[in-house]
Amino acid sequence: MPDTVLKPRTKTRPKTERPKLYKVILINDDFTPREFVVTVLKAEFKLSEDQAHRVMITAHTRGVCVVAVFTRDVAETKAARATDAGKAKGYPLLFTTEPEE
Ligand code: NFA
Repeated sequence: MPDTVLKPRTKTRPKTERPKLYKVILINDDFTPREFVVTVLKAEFKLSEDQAHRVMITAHTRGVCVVAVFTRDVAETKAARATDAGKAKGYPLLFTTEPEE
């Protein structure tokens, strides 16, 4: 075929961009009982007993521990609910969020 016209083959870029992810961070304090921290981690973040215990101990010894990453809305809602669970019992338990790099 002398006059073959080639279709331009441009690489397609996926149109949907990945949403930025946010870390939920557990902050250590001197008052919240360890078992209560584990209970909250299991209930709000669906961690197993083992995972929850490891996260609690890491925050206890290092000061902070990343619990999990979520989209911004989910991270903020879960951090607030988990913090409120401590507040309801009179504990200063604190979960914060921060964007991933
Ligand atoms: N440091 C708390 C205690 O010794 C336990 C704790 C761990 C609190 C992680 C908050 C976060 N009872």
